[in-house]
Amino acid sequence: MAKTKFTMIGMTSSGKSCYITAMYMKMAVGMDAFTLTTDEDTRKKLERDIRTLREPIGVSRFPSATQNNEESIRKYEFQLNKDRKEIITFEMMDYAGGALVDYGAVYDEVKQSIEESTALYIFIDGKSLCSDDPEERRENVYYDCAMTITPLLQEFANSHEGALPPVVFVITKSDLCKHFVSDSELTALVKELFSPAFSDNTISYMCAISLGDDISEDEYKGRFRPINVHLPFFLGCYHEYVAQYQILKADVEDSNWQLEKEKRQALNAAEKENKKFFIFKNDEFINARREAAKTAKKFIDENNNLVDATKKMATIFGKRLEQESDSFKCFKNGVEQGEFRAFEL
Ligand SMILES: Nc1nc2c(ncn2[C@@H]2O[C@H](COP(=O)(O)OP(=O)(O)O)[C@@H](O)[C@H]2O)c(=O)[nH]1
Ligand SMILES: [Mg+2]
Repeated sequence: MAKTKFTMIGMTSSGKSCYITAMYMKMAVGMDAFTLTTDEDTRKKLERDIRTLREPIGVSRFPSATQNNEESIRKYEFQLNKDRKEIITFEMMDYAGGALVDYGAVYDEVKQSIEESTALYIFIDGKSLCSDDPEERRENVYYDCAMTITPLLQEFANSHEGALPPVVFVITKSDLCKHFVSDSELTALVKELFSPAFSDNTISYMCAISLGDDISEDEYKGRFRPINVHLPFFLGCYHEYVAQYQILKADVEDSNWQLEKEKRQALNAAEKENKKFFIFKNDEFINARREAAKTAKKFIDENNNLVDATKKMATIFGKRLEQESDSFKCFKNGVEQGEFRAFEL
């Protein structure tokens, strides 16, 4: 199946590396019969990081900060499998958040990755929201994140006739910030500071995640128990399948139309030949035409199966997200939806 990209956009320390680790942890063993696999070296690294995250040893449990240099880009290639079959391969790039402000080579790579992405994840550092003063909360998100990221969104939209891929706002460290900010304040803040993602013809989401509700307790000796980390990923997969379905359906309609025509012509030719008086009849020709019709039919069936399989995947992800709709917010054209509803396909 096609390779796709999900891009995380986030400043230093916003929680990107921890997110990849926790998401892998949750998905590796399986969820709804989905499992996530990766190459052996990456798996070893992630497993090591997960073990360390589980240790109640204070802040040294977290993966060390990603250095900002050209070698610092780490491309994770994951395969999502269902029922023991690989269904989708996707790439997620981790990099030092500092790259977004120095406009160097890594910055160019991030921009390129954004170009090729099915979904964008904007990481908002929950720590920015940990202040008793609402004005300060707003300023923190503004300077720590929006000031750099919103222009990137706008630039992307400008070069794509106003279009943006679905954007998922990932609010990290919800264990910390939930004590400071309400749902409604957060929604208003994100809508104000990232307005391109809430304009006409956009779909966006907001999801608060955490490595554990009490992970920071007793100087970060609390339990590692990730919350909601699969949701941004499932949203990306859902949109990937919806997009694939829409493209495939259009392609298949064209191609099947042509194949149906070929099939009809082949059968007609065979039929016509078959009506001839037997001494003039060319059996080889008839068989060849009937074979051609069979082949066309086989291609039509294969096309239809592919469309059905893609639709089935979109439906599975859509249903799962509908069930968990309480745990994230969905916006269409900037308007908050009461709940997530999968598209009618
Ligand atoms: N309380 C809390 N702290 C977190 C959480 N996730 C990350 N952190 C902290 O944020 C720091 C930066 O996270 P990291 O994933 O390295 O950020 P990155 O620079 O965007 O990759 C970590 O070292 C942790 O101290 C979380 O869910 N809860
Ligand atoms: Mg990092």
